[in-house]
Amino acid sequence: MMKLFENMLVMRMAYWLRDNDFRSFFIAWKRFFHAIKKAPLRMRTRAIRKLPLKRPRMAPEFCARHIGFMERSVFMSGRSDENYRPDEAYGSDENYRPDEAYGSDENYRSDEGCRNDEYYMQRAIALARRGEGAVHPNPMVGAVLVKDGRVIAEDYHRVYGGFHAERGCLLNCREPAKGGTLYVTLEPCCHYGKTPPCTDIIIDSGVRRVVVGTKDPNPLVSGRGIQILKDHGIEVVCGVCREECLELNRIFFHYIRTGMPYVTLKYAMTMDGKTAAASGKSRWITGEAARHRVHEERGRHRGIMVGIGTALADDPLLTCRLEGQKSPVRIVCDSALRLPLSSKLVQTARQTPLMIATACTDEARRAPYMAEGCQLINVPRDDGGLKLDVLMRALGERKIDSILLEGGSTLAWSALKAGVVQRVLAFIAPKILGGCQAPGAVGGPGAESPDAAFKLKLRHTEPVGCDFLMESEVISDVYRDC
Ligand code: AOF
Ligand code: ZN
Repeated sequence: MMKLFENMLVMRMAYWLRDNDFRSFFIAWKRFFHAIKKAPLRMRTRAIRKLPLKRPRMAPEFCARHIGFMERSVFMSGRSDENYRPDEAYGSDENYRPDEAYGSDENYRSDEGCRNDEYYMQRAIALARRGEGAVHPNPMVGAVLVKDGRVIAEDYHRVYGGFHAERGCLLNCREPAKGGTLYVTLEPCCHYGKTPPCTDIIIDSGVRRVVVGTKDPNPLVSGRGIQILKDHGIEVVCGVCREECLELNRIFFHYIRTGMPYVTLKYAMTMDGKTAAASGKSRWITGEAARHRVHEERGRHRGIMVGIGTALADDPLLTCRLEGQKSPVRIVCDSALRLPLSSKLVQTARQTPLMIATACTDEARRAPYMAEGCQLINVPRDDGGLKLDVLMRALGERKIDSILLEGGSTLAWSALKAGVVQRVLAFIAPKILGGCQAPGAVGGPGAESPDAAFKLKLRHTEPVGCDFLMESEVISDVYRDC
């Protein structure tokens, strides 16, 4: 009997240790000694049975009803309900500890009185960011469940095709969610996609209030998720930390609304606006820190694009050279198909995908590129270049939701003119090159007068090593009504 008693205890303790939940572990020990001291063996066994397991707290039927098709296979493959842990299902974030998610502001955390809707939404935003790089082209979403002033569960969308944040959070719950408030950075979905509607699990869980960061512009949701929750008597508050939630998913919002990638135009220039000397030499305008930052940006984007002029002049590789970072798909705008077959881009097409956007339809000229593993995209001509809106749509169809446009100046102008640029990253070196013939960051015919200039909204400035970064948004209303 004593052996059984010990085994039960050890099993339960193991859960907390595995989760690094030392607090629960020590509380359990305290209760255990209390039980040992005071109770007869029969009672001691019962006392230990009552010790709560960290997770899951949801009834098995609840879990079974709300686990999607993909997750069900994991769930059914010999894994008992008791042993189910969302962390294991994905295995993607070993270091995930719910409490660390918002550990940056100690004073804020220690003051219970400050814990309002904004506080919990900020926590959900911090969680959502953990999905960066793993969930695209879907959104980064975080969810926090609060009951009686305590966070009782939280989760985030971890991997493309996996649990949505709300579902992960509710299945992760340590106690019944009934009567609680769910904070979620994006309106809960109400459609069957890779998982069933999140509105179903929320309604079933008995949550009393749902606080939403922004509406979901996905036409399959678009306000209906909120309406369904309201129709079931759940109080819904929308727009808490709205600006931050919009910023969090600016790529998703743009992509889902337009079907085109979110394009960031990036260039490095001197203080007099030159990207190379009159001789054409451009290595290097900015210092090492700025160049490292560019590689980080490459790692964050799904595509990196240059014009044929840059490809011919620099023979670049366009890969991300940071350890552990995946290189984006490389795209060259080459209307007349002039890219040399011997270029580094073509020669590495089998290791890092290369797409060539071209108006050339001559099969004999296209074939050698395809033989080297390049993908060719047919795009009609426009003013000597390519119709960039057509190209962007074609890239969107290939699930490329973000592009870093790295020049040159002709393509930069054409992209701005075509209205396909959303953000501009300008690295500015404290140098002056001078020279009337030295190229600038944006070429083309240019605007006729200052009034006709492209208007940007400054979002962020930052020194990067010995250089300076200015980040601006091209003014557009594309996702302002979320
Ligand atoms: C997510 N994660 O946490 C939430 C999403 O492709 P599916 O079936 O996973 O559905 C994706 C859509 O679900 C997405 O476009 C968005 O509208 C909605 N919410 N998506 O990937 C989440 N909450
Ligand atoms: Zn959902």
